[in-house]
Amino acid sequence: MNITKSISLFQEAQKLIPGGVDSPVRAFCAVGGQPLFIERGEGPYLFDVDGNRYIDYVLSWGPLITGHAHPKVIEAIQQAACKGTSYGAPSPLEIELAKSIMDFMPNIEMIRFVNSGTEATMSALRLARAYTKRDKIIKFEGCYHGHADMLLVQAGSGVATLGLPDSPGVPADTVKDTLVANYNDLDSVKALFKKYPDQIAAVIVEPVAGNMGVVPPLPGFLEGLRAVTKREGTVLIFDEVMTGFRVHKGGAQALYNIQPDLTTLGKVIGGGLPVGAYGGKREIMQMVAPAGPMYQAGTLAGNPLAMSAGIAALDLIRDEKVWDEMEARGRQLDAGIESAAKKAGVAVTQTRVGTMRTIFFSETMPRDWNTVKCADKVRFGKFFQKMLENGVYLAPSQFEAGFISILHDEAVITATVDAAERAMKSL
Ligand code: KE4
Repeated sequence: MNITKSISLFQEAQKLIPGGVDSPVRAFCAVGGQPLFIERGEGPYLFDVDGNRYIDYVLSWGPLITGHAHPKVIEAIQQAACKGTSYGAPSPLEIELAKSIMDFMPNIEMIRFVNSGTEATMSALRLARAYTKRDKIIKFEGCYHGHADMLLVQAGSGVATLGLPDSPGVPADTVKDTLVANYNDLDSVKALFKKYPDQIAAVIVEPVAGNMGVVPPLPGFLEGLRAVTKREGTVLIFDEVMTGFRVHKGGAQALYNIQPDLTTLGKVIGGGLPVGAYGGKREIMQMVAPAGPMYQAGTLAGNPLAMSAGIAALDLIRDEKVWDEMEARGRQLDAGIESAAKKAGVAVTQTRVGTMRTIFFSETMPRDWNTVKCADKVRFGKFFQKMLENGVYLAPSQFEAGFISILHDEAVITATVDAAERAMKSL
């Protein structure tokens, strides 16, 4: 595979940008080799600067459920751009996207748009603290909620991928109120409530963990979180930045029929442009300035380009038939990977919820960080590189989720399975 242009671009980029990338997990640190520089995306495909084509299962880490450069999304952005790129004032488009999101997630009564998932979770936690007048928060080991200081504690995604002991530059005082529980372990949550009665403002959880690889909630886990937070007067925040419009048309809250107090969103709702959002119970959201005293702001929040892209993207995934088709494609890929691994005698455990999935090189069904961290990362790296050679672009880390789009049709999945059979054999 000729990647000479990517090699020279990476050398140049590393002189200008730390690690040559604008987000650490893109750097291929966990899988070896070097990042490919991308020329363009089209439907389910990425094309690198050397002209190599890949079936893309990263899809910008989740946002592109409509695939790359979907004509309807591009048209919406073009039309919006002709009217200007940012007004710094309200526009009807923010109302339209808010209503569209609420159609999918009726539990969200009010919403505020921001520019990233990090801003969404950071703001939701400030709001929970303002609403409860409490300081402590609970997160789960292996879950990642963006890079706000208070959340860079035993985080997943790039922090886990790079094996970082959290991050320097985060003052101990900033994380003294961040408590960490074990995912899928209600007792570890109850123990923290027992230790810190009436002090916990929020529990923030990835309702399906995606940042330690995809780890589904065990039966009763989310229900238990809802019960204990209700009893304790603590705000339950579903961080659906990744799971929203991915694990189910209505997100994890629809799939598991649980109503969190607040939901954070990102990725899909921007159609590939920078958008995040937080929303939920009107009584809580009314505390957000200027309606209430809790301050949060953003120059480009709700900008017309991003709103237009999000509106167009959500319109394309409104029809149930689209979800039935993606479920069928997911099953096709499950079966294909399973048979490829069996034929090659390679131990893998697959997890999938809706359109997000992970192939763990392990025989243990993942349930928390302790189980996933034992997966064979070296073998994952070899598989990743072989799949790349075979024209399939997976997430470059065992601790990440893979995604499909509405354009990953039967033929694309068949080609992926064929590539996996060859890759598994080479392991
Ligand atoms: P952003 O600030 O990256 O838009 O969103 C942060 C975030 C919040 N919550 C969840 C559940 C998330 O998965 C994320 C971001 N996800 C990672 C991928 N695991 C983004 C990829 C990256 O960091 O480059």
